[in-house]
Amino acid sequence: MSAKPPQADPVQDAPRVVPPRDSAAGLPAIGHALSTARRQMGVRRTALTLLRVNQQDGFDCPGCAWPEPGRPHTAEFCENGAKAVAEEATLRRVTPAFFAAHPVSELAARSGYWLGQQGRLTHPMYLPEGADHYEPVSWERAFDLIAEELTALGSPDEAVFYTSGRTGNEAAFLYQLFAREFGTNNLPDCSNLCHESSGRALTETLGVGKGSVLLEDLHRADLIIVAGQNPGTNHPRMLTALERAKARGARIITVNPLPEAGLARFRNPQTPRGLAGRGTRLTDLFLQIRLGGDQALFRLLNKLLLERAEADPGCGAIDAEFVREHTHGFEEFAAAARAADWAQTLRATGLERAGIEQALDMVLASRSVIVCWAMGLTQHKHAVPTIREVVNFLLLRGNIGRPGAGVCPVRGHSNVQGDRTMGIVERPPAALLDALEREFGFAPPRRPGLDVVDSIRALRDGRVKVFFAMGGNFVAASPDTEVTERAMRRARLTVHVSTKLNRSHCVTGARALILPTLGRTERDVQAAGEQFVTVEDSMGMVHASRGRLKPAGELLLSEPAIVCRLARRVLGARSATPWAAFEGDYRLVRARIARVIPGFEDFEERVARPGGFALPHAPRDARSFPTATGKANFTAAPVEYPALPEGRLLLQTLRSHDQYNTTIYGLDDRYRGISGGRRVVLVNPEDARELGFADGSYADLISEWRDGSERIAPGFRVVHYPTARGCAAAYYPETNVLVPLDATADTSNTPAGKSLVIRLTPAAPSAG
Ligand SMILES: Nc1nc2c(c(=O)[nH]1)N[C@H]1C(S)=C(S)[C@@H](COP(=O)(O)OP(=O)(O)OC[C@H]3O[C@@H](n4cnc5c(=O)[nH]c(N)nc54)[C@H](O)[C@@H]3O)O[C@H]1N2
Ligand SMILES: Nc1nc2c(c(=O)[nH]1)N[C@H]1C(S)=C(S)[C@@H](COP(=O)(O)OP(=O)(O)OC[C@H]3O[C@@H](n4cnc5c(=O)[nH]c(N)nc54)[C@H](O)[C@@H]3O)O[C@H]1N2
Ligand SMILES: [Mo]
Repeated sequence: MSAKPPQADPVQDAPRVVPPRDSAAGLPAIGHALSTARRQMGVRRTALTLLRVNQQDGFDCPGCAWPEPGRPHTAEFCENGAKAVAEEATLRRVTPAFFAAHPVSELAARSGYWLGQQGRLTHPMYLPEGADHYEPVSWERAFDLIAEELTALGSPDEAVFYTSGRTGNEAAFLYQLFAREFGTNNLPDCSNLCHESSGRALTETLGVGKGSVLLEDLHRADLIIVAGQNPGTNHPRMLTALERAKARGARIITVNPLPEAGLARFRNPQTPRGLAGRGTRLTDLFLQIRLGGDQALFRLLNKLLLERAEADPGCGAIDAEFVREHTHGFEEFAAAARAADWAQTLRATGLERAGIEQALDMVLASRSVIVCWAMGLTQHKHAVPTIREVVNFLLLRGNIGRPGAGVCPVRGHSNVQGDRTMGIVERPPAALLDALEREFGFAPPRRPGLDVVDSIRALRDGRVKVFFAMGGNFVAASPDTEVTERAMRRARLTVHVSTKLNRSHCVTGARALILPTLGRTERDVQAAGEQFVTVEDSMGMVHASRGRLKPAGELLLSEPAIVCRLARRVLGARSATPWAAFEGDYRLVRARIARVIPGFEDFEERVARPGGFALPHAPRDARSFPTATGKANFTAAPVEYPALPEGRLLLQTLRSHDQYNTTIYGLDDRYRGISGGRRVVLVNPEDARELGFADGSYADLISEWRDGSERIAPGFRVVHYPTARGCAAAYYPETNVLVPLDATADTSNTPAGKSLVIRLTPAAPSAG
């Protein structure tokens, strides 16, 4: 079996289009997963690896953060999980010979797809100032170089330490400890680009910035509302949970501008009916909402619930006892909700009155309701008040802290939630710093640090000179590509701890380092023997992950080892922390986590149990709300929704079925009927006709920002697609050039890449 990467690039982007599917998974999903896996790993390794995903003695799937159903359990098959594993367990290698053959100037002209397809990084590599080739470097010299740049800084705040959410708990805990002993809270992470809006809204209203449901709750809910999420592609195993809920009589409302195939019908590849039959219909009511209309929708539903309760206090439209006992701010909220009006809501949402009334009836008929959401709610200017309105909606009927009910922000990266729990946060709570100070005997910095967007501003303005990334692909994932790339090039030193080659290795500071690391699938042997790491899923379950494959190269170090060696070299005698011992035995790290992070008491013992353990969640466990008021807070923000000027469209930037964030697996988006190319823009046929764009014509996308600036992404094939009126969609990261750095969500500062005002201009096809 060939493990050769494709040679051609730029890949000719020639999208072909057929009508979108109306169901997800089934037999084709297995076929697609296996053929990707075989291309990357060969037959034997494919079998060995895929059997180990999410097993009790195996590794945690590096795909999404959806929880595993009770373990031990046979592998729950998931096409995109298999692709994520294959991407990491590939037999292709990027060696020093590769870098000798390909100068950085050439790599910078390659597509992200091509870069990722070259294989696993095997050697620490160094790009000296003024050079055009990375050269191999010893680990020792690499740490010397970093120490040299870090010690030369005028202040520790001139360095930033980014994290992407695949990093396990042990490495994350060590990394934040190192950054703080070094003297900064500059710990931006991919959460800043992702669920930060959820964290903000939930902390303010419920006191805990995480979801309040467990998998069992989904199984027993009466009504599940899935708003702004595409689980068929991004959390495929969630479809199994939705199917189970339906089998027990639950109903599902989908709120989305796009009719996503996975939510329409699911053909479970685990069951004969799913493989051969038509599968299960999931969505009972589809509300095809306009981009950014969700706050208005939930506000109106809240008004209608209040009206029902007022007309007939005994009818149970609201849970008056819960509201009285457990909440704060009801009167102010109720006044704002009563002011909601139909005309404004229909304008904001683009929905029909009948659909909203039907949704209301379904809510009234349901005792236990869960709302699930992802990037469709978090990446808007008014994302935080939108999610707070969802909380208002759940609080009204007491849908927090009882079985089958609650908030379910569905997380992205497999350990993004755990990294936050471990203290990767640029605005740390005082309690965390106090605990670190007590445990490690140093004075942690108390100044707030920089998030992602503020890090880019600081790099742009020369206030940050060293950029260090624990995973991820910062320049491609961040907004305003040109601004971000210029900012990165101003750094003195950029360092990436990575498994695979990506764009961030090609757009560097004056000097750059690539530090190759072990992936989830690989065996991690240290002084005390074979190690495992731990992760936390989207529902606050913590469990072990143990890789079994031989590492991709002999020189790879684990993430914890890299942090420990870096800390020893940079901090030297300044630090009393036993870094060398931590590197040799992760149990010692877990013992410290147990003493510093609440909920991790007896960590080592509890994580050894099958399935791990659930972290405490006061609102879920005891209807106790650790907020400023000591109650769950109703809030009352003005209703906002994006304005749509004449002749313009609202663009959302989203994922295809064949990518993992900036990692492109292939050029197809099967469920949406697109293949062979990624430069497509999905536009409602009536809008397209009004704007004069036939299906198959080409357009440049031009985003318009409030300061009068414009940004252009050239050469997109126009696809007539059944999206909501006035709305368009195109893939990220290609469209990140269109997202202004200043276009962020209020208070969470998350780039608002789901409602950009754009216009189309006629264009020729581009080569990609
Ligand atoms: N295979 C795969 N899995 C992944 C990822 C991946 O790239 N590939 N990424 C991971 C990560 S980090 C994350 S954060 C998650 C992302 O998971 P998702 O949030 O599902 O990802 P997106 O593709 O951004 O999809 C956004 C969805 O919200 C809808 N939407 C957009 N705007 C609005 C709106 O204003 N209102 C409503 N109601 N809906 C809207 C879109 O039509 C789309 O269905 O997935 C994780 N899992
Ligand atoms: N326009 C627009 N922009 C977006 C989004 C959007 O919807 N629209 N979504 C945002 C979201 S939700 C997110 S989470 C971010 C994602 O931002 P990031 O997390 O920064 O990006 P990824 O593409 O997931 O990172 C992929 C790289 O991680 C490295 N990697 C993979 N596994 C490992 C590992 O185990 N260890 C280490 N050290 N490295 C590893 C590989 O080198 C790979 O190239 O993008 C955001 N950007
Ligand atoms: Mo994410």
